[in-house]
Amino acid sequence: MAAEAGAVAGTTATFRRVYETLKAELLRDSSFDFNEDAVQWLDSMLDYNVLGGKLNRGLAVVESYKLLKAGSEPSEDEVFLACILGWGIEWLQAYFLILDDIMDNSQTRRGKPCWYTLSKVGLIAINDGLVLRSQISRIFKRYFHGKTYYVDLLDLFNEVEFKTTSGELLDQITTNEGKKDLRKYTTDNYRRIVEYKTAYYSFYLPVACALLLSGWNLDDYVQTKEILVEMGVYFQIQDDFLDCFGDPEVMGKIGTDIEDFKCSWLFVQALVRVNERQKDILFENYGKSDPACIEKVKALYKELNLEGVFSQYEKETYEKLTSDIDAQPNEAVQAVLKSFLNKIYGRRK
Ligand code: DMA
Ligand code: MG
Ligand code: MG
Repeated sequence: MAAEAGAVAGTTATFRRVYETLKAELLRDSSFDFNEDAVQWLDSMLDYNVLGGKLNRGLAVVESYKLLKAGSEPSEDEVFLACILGWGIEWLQAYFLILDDIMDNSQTRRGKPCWYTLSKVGLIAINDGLVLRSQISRIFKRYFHGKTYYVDLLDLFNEVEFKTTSGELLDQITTNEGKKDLRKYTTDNYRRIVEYKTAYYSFYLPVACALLLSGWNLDDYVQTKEILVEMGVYFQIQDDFLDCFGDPEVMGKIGTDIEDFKCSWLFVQALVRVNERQKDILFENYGKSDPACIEKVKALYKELNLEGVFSQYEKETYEKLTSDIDAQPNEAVQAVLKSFLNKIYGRRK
């Protein structure tokens, strides 16, 4: 166990060093003549937005890649490339989060004020999001141009970005519809939103990166993808649960789903369980920023024992995913999937 913890710490340290390399290269990208102010802006924008998270998605590329190698130690160069792909996902995540926080009117992220709320930033944050996205292409061109999997890699990121932004679109417009009619928040709509906005980039993408780097064909891993998408849905359900019932200190963000009228898993579960009296309370108080209204919604969630419903869901999902993973033919892939599942099962942040 101590050796394992040491290995994880080692991977994290290597991973962080690669960030410094990438940042330094981007700041002196020869395709643009950045002045000193621009260099400073980019420097602090990157540190503020790309760092400070759990780095789960990025590190997962490196860990998955090592597991796929099944026993043979990857070379330093190979680990370096895995780290680059991992940072590609962290950059993507930073880009999504900056824009998501603007749209969701969130105030805190990773224990700090959201980037757009800083007085010097404001809506410049929109362009910063786009800058982050274009930097991914710069990084990949530098390190992967000419590799056999270069086109597949670009396709993969484009495809996942398409799915994620489509999911965000659904999330945003469903919220608008929900403001007019909360009955629009059905289990089907919920499932579609979270599958697209979260699961592909958070779960499928890290493993797909590791598979490509290992020289494997993504078309041969359709079932693996399905399992990862299911895990991603489970992860977002946890996110929705923690938005209301988690500890903001532990999570580094304060939930806004109730006041933001979100099509949250908790709301969807409440809607299928309420009686007429409870439904009136729910509809009257949902989507209001008045703390008394938020409290009434939370009290109703408690009355409906949504904490118990969540625990039961979590347990059943864990069992189902475990048996699906055990049915996977490739043992290295099984190990990758198990390591993902064990990281998120019962998480509080
Ligand atoms: C975030 O969904 C999705 C993306 C693609 C960033 P969310 O708004 O539910 O997440 P958070 O609670 O982290 O703002
Ligand atoms: Mg959000
Ligand atoms: Mg959102």
